[in-house]
Amino acid sequence: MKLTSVELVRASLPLASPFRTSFGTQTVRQVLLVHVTTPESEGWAECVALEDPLYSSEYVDGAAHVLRHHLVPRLAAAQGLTAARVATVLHPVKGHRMAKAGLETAVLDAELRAAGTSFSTHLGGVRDRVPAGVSVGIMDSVPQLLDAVDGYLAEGYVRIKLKIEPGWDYEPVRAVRERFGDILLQTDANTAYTLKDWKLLQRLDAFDLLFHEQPMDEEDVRGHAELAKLLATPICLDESIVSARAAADAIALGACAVVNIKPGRVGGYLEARRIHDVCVANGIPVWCGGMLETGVGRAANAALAALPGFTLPGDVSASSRYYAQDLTAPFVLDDGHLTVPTGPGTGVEVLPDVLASLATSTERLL
Ligand code: SMG
Ligand code: MG
Repeated sequence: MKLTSVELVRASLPLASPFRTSFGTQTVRQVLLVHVTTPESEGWAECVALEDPLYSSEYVDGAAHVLRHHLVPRLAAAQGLTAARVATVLHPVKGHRMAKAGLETAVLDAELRAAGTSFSTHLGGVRDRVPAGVSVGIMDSVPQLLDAVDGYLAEGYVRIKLKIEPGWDYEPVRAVRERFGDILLQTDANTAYTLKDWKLLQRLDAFDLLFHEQPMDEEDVRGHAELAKLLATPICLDESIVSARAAADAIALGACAVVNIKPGRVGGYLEARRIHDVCVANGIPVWCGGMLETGVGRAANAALAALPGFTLPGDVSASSRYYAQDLTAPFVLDDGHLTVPTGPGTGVEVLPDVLASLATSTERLL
């Protein structure tokens, strides 16, 4: 395959409602799209880096910079390019997995569109629809949280994830469990606790949670193994799992019983599939995380979530949970599920008029 152009398109999408986590509040998503063309087809992908380096070290301006100065030039110079070779070509550049994932996914989309194959088929999907969970942010009050959860359950979401932090944990979790009974419920702390907080987290064992997601620092894998011994509630890792190797190590250490797979965090869908395979081989359930993606990223995530080891509902929610106007035809909830696209590549099209109205810049790199 030969790349004939690579473009970065930036767009600014207001979120349907503010989304507060332990590291800050998102009100607008600064989207970075990677658009490639080849003589046969074109490909689109969404780089999931957030505006600020607060979820992980990557951020959207940094991702654009490394794509412009390091990643795209290497790919442009490569001979005999295929999507499967992208990671090898980019390997000399350390880190920057979200930026690498954006580029690899755009190339994979172009390749699959040319071949007439869907992401789901290519990755090994076994389902035509995937169960949708929803991630619920930190709120100003418990009544406000209960209203939000009530609304999501009424829409049909099959699992609720509550963002927690010290001071917003026991009471909100207790209130949601008491009010809504036997729902699938889990937490996500985005690294807001330390091992010293173990007693506080142990109190949450009373609420029969599916797991706690990433309670402690990204690099504190051994700490998570210690915490796991102290809690009845399983630990799921998100930020710590940056590769299949990291997943294998965390599992061997006993640091997690569940893994959140986000393709952006791990360098792309091909590495995401390897993590899935490592987890399946170790009997570890996985689920697909989310980074407030538009339909561009959501389509590929839905395909990944169709793999057999994805036995827990993902943060793969309907477009309306995020945006009044998505960049693609909206993903809608059908009986608590999203339909996995079946068309070539991601199976969705960027709506040109919508993108034109929301785009803030377009930069041609090749
Ligand atoms: O896409 O539904 C979504 C967001 C899910 O909570 C979510 N993502 O740590 O898992 C996580 C966070 C990271 C992004 S928060 C802005
Ligand atoms: Mg998380």
